[in-house]
This record gives sequence, C-alpha cells and structure tokens, in this order.
Amino acid sequence: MNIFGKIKNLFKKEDEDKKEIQKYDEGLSKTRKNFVEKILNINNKYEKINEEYLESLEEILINADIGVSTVLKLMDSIRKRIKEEKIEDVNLLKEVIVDEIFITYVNNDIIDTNVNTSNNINVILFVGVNGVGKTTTIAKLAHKFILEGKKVKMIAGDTFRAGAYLQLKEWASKTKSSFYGVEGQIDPSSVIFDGLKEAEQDGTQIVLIDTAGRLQNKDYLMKELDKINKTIKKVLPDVNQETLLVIDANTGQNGINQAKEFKKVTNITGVVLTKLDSTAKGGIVLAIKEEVGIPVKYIGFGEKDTDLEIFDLDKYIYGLFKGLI
Ligand SMILES: Nc1nc2c(ncn2[C@@H]2O[C@H](COP(=O)(O)OP(=O)(O)OP(=O)(O)O)[C@@H](O)[C@H]2O)c(=O)[nH]1
Ligand SMILES: [Mg+2]
Repeated sequence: MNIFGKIKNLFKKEDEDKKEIQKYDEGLSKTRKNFVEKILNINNKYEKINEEYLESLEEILINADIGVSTVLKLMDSIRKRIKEEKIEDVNLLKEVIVDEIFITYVNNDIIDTNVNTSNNINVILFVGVNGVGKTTTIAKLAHKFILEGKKVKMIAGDTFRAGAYLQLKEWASKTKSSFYGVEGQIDPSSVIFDGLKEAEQDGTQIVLIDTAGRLQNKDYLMKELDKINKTIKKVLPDVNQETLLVIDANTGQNGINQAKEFKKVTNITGVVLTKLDSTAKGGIVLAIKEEVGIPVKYIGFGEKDTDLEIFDLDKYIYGLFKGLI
C-alpha cells in the first residue's frame, strides 16, 4: 500500500490511536489551512497540469516552510512522475504530492524517532535558543516517563535566568519528579555534576537536564555546552545520553539555521519541535530532516505537560493533508 492509502486508513482508525491522531489533526490545523486550501484553490483554477500550475504549487510548498532546497528536490520528483505516469489531471496529482513528500522525508533512511532509554540511568540534555520551550518540554517528557513508571529527576542547569530554578522546581512537583538545583548564578556544570551524583545514588532512571537559552552565535555559551557534556561523561562515563535540540516551529527558516549551528558544536541526537499548535509553519519538520539531517523526535502541541507527542510521520502527513485526501 502506498502512503496515500495508509493515510486514508488513518481516517478509519477508531482504536487507541484516535486520541493521538486528533492531536495531530488539531495541532497542524493552522499549517493545513494555509497549505491545503491553497492547493485546492489552484486545483480549481487549473484543471490540467501545466507549467504555471507547477510554479504555483512550488510557491505554496515554499510558503509552508518546507525549505527551498527540499521543495526544489520535491518538485523534480513530482515533474518526473508526471512525465513517467503521463498525469494530466490536477486532481490525480494530489496523491503524487503526498507520496513524494513522504518519500523525501524517509529518503531511504532508517528513522529512529525513539529516545532510547535503557533500564539503567539515562540522561537527556535539553538545549536551544531562548524561549523555545525547553523547560516546558522537560515537564512534558517527565510526565510521559512517570506514566511509564520510571523514576525521573530534573536538574536545573539554567542558572542564568532568574526564575528558571523555580519554574523547573514547580514542574518537578507537578509531574511528581524529583529535583536537583541550586539557586543563584553559579556554574551550571557544577550543579549538573552534583545532580548527576545524586541521581546515580538514588536510583534515578531518567535525568532531564535543563539549560539556559543560548544564541547559536555566542561562542562562550557554546563552549559552556562542551563543558556540560564533559561533566556528564565524567560522572557517568557509559551513560546513555540524548541531546535534544528544542526548536520553536514559529521560527521557520531561522530554526533550520539554529539546528545547523548547534549541530556544529554538539552531538544533537534529536529535535523537539514545539508550538506547532500556534503556527502555520508545520512544514519545517521536512526541512529539518532534509537540510539538517536530524530527526524530529517529539512535537509539542501546547503549554500543558500532556501536550507532547512522539513524532510519527504517518500521523504528521495525515495532519498536514487531511482535507486534500
Ligand atoms: N502554544 C505553545 N506554547 C508553548 C509550547 N511549549 C512551550 N510553550 C510556551 O512557551 C513559553 C516558553 O517556554 P519555556 O519552556 O519556558 O521555554 P525555554 O526554552 O525554557 O525558555 P528559556 O529558559 O527562557 O530559554 C512558555 O510560555 C510556554 O508555556 C507549545 O508546544 N505550544
Ligand atoms: Mg527554560
């Protein structure tokens, strides 16, 4: 079955997936409105595929923040299929568009969207620019792991912003996680060192480390990340570590640049894309994978600790194209 058929089946699913499908449906509604309506408009305007139609399609894809180079690649594949399959009717092209977007994303890679956790201690470090949703994502993940019966500890590695300590402490208490932090502007690595020591001793399974928002062009802040990573290795040399880069979906192309810069200085294992509920730029998922080569592992759909979903390509494409299929 091609992806089009698979997505169609998602409409019929009334099983345990339904709630998650609804989240994608609602969370991507802004992106979809912008995107699908425009495609339907050009489909009404042009009955047959011609150059003008294809140029309009290209523009729509670019405006959905899919990323210029991704769109160009996508358009090449779409043109090729029009030729090969001798497609003339614009309505028959819908299926090809959805299909090719899926293929572009997967790109023959094995996409591991799982955050790998072992039964021993696992460390997840959260990095990203200011205000993107790092601390809220920690709360969301804590909630998820606690539901799975895991022992979770948050470490307040943002010692820079006044208020960051209390914000995390409150989330820890709300999600029933334990908390390690020291108030005041001290070296984050020293807090992380002590927090990890405590976690090692008290049988914590998942350590979630908050860090201060940092701009990707501030050298000394990037060096601080290096020091944090060394600290983690020093306390727990064999630890299973993930470093999740948190990106606000509203930032579009700028988010792609953030990912490229962070990737240069630290080993990012996945992206968390937040605030999909408040943006029409949901196409950024495709651009991150294509232009940066890092998979999106989680997506944030709101401000509550329950507003997080593991990234699922089928459901994402469903959310993006509902109305078109
Ligand atoms: N709508 C929406 N808002 C979100 C989401 N994630 C976070 N927020 C909001 O974004 C704001 C910033 O979130 P934080 O988690 O404090 O962001 P941060 O990256 O830790 O910020 P700094 O520590 O200042 O760098 C808060 O008002 C959150 O409630 C989301 O998925 N959707
Ligand atoms: Mg924060």
